[in-house]
Amino acid sequence: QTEPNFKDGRKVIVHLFEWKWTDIADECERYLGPYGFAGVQISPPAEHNEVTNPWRPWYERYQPMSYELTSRSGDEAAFRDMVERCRNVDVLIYVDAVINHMAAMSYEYPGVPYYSEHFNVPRGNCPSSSGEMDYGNAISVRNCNLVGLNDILFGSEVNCYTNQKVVDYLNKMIDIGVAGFRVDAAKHMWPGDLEDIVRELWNTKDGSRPYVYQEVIDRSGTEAIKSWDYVHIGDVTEFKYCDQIVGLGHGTNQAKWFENFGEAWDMMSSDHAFVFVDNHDNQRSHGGGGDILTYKDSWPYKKALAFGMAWDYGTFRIMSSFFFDDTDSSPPAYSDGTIISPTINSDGTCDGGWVCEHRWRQIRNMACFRNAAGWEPVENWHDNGDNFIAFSRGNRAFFALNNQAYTVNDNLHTGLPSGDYCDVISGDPTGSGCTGKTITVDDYGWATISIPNGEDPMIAIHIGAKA
Ligand code: ARE
Ligand code: CA
Repeated sequence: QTEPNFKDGRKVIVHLFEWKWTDIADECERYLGPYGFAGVQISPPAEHNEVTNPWRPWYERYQPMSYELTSRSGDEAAFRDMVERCRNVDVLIYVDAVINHMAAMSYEYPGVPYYSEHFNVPRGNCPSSSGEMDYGNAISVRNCNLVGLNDILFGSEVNCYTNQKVVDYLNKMIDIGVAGFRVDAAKHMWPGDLEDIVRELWNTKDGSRPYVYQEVIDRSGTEAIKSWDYVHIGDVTEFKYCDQIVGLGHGTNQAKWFENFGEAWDMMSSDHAFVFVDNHDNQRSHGGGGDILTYKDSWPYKKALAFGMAWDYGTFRIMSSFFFDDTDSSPPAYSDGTIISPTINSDGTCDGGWVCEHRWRQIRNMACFRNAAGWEPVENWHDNGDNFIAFSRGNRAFFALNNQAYTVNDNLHTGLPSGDYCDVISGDPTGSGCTGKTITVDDYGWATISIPNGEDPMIAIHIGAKA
């Protein structure tokens, strides 16, 4: 199901990685709703293993013990309250669904229940005796244990018993009001099994099909599994996007080449692509890692995110992280393992160990820009043959980025109606003015702009932010 069914023109999902349900509910009401965010991807909500060595790493959430809605983020009552309160302010909840496997232990999960007959390895369905996964072999990828996690057998061999357990789990959450699912490790499930599961899902509370976006890492071209094996089921993560947008952030690839950023770069069609600059794995070298932009490179990171949200490609997700040095570290927590809530500073930024990229002015305002751009195509492309680019989204929004090592001054056709606009990179509209630069568009749609190099070498204006 490739339609996210966002409310009233909202466009951007934020991944509140490892946040507690009560904190997400508060964030929906005090921030995400008012600023026009479309949805939240939450961490896996099911009962999970508690890992103590290393101490309570974030990744314990990817080791399910049952489908009870009790996790480190909160219990079922808190989950229900969050879904309801976020929905009330038009912010939809998308659940990270870990359904390919269970935790790595004995093959007994009484809470479901699952027993050894429900798993591929004990049934002899994994071709390698060592249990090692061979990414060149589709059977191995689908039937062996991903990093030792017990791989569930679906389908007729188990009379669809496991399918039904997963369908019940997902439908329970749809009944509570969730809008869709990130399918974790979708690459490790047979597309036919996933299709059978998705077909059985109920409509959401809004009467639409749940939005499904599948985690399939297809970067190299040498592996057996391809993204397009899954596009008929729902959207698919496009990891090539993370790899390529680094070139824009760091300026290691000339900006002018981004004129056709998307399908022409061997990425999926925009309709099926689910995109992000970094995710919870690759920001910390998990999931194959790579040369990825994160909050740690804040200047290039903001450029990549701003361009990504201005550009008309894919469904867009923002990563919202906790600070980390160690790739396996716990989210901010007390000594008993309980997660510490973010505190909000008077300037709107976060504390308590949380980065809150979604609260950075440039990032939050570009989410509004994407809403304002609507379904308008990219028009008025301009580049200087090198590292300065500008384009509009129809007659609703206009964006310019300077990757030259000097100030660029230019007079450009913005496509916008005449008026004074607030540059949402350097400031915020105040209702009667702008705390940043004001850009004047003349009667013919032209504006004179000046963009120094350095931090935030961008201008972004749209019809929702007049000065
Ligand atoms: C942890 C420990 C392991 C231990 C295991 C079981 O780190 O050492 O064996 O527990 O006890 C996350 C972490 C894992 C963690 C796991 C369970 O990243 O480190 O294991 O949780 O706690 C492949 C998959 C892709 C997957 C990545 C991580 O294709 O689906 O590996 N990503 C998702 C999530 C992860 C999560 C899981 C799946 C598991 O986003 O957060 O793991 O639920 C190439 C291939 C990719 C491959 C990549 C890495 O790029 O193309 O397909 O990704 O290499 O191998
Ligand atoms: Ca599998």
